[in-house]
Amino acid sequence: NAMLQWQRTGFHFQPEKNWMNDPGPVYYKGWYHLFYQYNPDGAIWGNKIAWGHAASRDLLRWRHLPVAMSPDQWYDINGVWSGSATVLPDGRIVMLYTGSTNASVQVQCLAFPTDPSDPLLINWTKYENNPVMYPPPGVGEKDFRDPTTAWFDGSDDTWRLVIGSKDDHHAGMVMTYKTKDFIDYELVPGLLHRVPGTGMWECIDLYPVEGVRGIDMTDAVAAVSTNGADDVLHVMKESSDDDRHDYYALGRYNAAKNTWTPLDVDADLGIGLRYDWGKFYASKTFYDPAKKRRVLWGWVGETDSERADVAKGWASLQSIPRTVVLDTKTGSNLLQWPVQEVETLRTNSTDLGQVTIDHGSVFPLSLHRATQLDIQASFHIDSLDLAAANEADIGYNCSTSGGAAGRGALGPFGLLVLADARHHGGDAERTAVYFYVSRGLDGGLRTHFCHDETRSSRANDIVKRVVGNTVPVLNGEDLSVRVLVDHSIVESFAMEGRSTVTSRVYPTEAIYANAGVYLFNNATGGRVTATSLIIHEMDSSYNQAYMASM
Ligand code: DQQ
Repeated sequence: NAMLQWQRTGFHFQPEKNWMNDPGPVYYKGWYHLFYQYNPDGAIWGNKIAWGHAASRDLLRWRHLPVAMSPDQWYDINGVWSGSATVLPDGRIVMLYTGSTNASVQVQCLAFPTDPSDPLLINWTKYENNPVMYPPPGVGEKDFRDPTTAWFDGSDDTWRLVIGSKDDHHAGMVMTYKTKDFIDYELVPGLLHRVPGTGMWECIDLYPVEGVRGIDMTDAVAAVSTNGADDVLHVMKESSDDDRHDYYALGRYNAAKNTWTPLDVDADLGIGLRYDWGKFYASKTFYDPAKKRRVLWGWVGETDSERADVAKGWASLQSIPRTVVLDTKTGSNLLQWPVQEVETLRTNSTDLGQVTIDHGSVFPLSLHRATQLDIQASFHIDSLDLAAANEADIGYNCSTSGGAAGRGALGPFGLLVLADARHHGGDAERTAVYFYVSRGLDGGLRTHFCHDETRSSRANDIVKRVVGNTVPVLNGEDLSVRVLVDHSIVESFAMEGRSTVTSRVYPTEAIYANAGVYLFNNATGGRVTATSLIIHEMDSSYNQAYMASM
């Protein structure tokens, strides 16, 4: 069926077929590896989850490799679940993962590459005396999973790693373990962090951020203990099983005291910032020593029906790999940005210059092909009109304020993508990517960045929402957004990546040559100028003669 076929992406990672969930990235001997939760038997999650595997030189063009580990031992027979790689100083790699045992107990297991000289890491050997960690006393046997990458702590010459859980008061929590050899582990007394009411914390990630350069966790811990420098911030991230969102917070990590303290207790982990306001879960970063950067991958699931997934034979994508740095301008959030390699896929670029969009108008953009795009847009609101944002907008909320159809003094305005190129009226298919400026209770302006999925498809077996949140905008900054469009995914990075929103969309008519892009301004008054607008058509990473280049 051509419509289902069209949903496969051109430059986002997906296996050739079947179900995928959580990513597990690592860099080894010149190759970026992506391990991922995989069901070899079909397009739905099941109790026989294995580790799928692919490798790439550039994070875009992938070589699909055999399943790395399957559930074939008593300690992982119900699933080889998520885990993390650690690269030791001598270059060896150790893998820790969660096994779901024959009694569905969650235990941590160890594995090694069978042939460490193989840069493709094709074969894996499970440690003969697995498992290496059981749920400690007081921790539920089904609440103990997803070990992080380990880091070395020179103060007592141990490797440390953390594992998420919840306690019997429904608080999310993080436990620290230490080990000298990855075989014997000791639970470090106390909890690294805990937030009441947030439920099970899956797929914890903990990593340092400083300026634009990435930094390895081991190096950061060493720097802090030699300089006593307490200026390296550590991001902690958890995936809340309760609401299926990835939350992060900036904080300070103290290895000696085994504490991580958020900078802002009101935006603590699980209640404050999210990596992405759309569909994005169970994400994980890795440190890329080749380009000295930290790269984030996130699992982008489907929002269509299981029936549709079975019909198309696959389910889920991975997000575009994103570079993560601290936003030094605000000091209070991260910046996420597509890795620079993505720009190598840009082909036809159209610079539309300045376009002014009057209130209540829609402006079609003429493109050859609008199913794979990288759009960069900046918008400026006439300063006189800023005075127009009035109290009526107080309490604006992307999810509940009427989406792209709800009109206010200073919004919504932005782009319609995967929009029916033949007409834009009434019920034509489109996904709105937009800003909305409102006034907060304190009188100051608030900028919201949202995706409206409610008109994205005529199909009715799909979850369609309006998603997004406020995004920081500093004095004098235009409102900017970069939007990646790739068949069934729209992935947006607002204000240089201060906020991101990812949507899965399933148009039935706005496909192939009927897919278009429009600018729109649905505000009740005033004008918005797109001060710059560049649209790149994107090559498919899969169509390129990759095998030949190895
Ligand atoms: N997925 C894995 C678990 C993890 C969850 C199982 C998060 O290890 O907690 O497929 O999506």
